[in-house]
Amino acid sequence: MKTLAATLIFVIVVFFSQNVQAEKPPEKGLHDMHAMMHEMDNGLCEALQGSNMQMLGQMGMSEKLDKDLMVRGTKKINEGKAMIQDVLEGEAMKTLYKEGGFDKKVMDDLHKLGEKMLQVIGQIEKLHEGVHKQVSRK
Ligand SMILES: [Cu+2]
Repeated sequence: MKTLAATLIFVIVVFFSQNVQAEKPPEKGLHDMHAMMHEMDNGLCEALQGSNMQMLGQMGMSEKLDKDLMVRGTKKINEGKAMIQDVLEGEAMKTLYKEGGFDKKVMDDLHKLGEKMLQVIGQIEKLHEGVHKQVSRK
């Protein structure tokens, strides 16, 4: 009887652990967060490139090129910022929360990192506030 009970319990445990694995592989959450972090990195790089372009344009060395640099630079900053915001609040994130299967500490760190990235972008936007006036003036 004991052997039968032990066998039954073993079978149930194996059955359920396989079921859990079939529903969501443990690597899925980590993979998704890794992909999100990659996108956030790209967003920050794009925004910083845009900031460089704005700065170059603000030097006022070449009228036509200056305006293009400032307009495109502003566009890149906005796109980079939107990319990070979309990762933090977008569909993929909502889906991951629904699916579960991710490390909460890593997720919290990912959000903290994203907020810091947005703060950096906020700073570079402040740094080049004058760009909008310069672009509309020319
Ligand atoms: Cu999240």
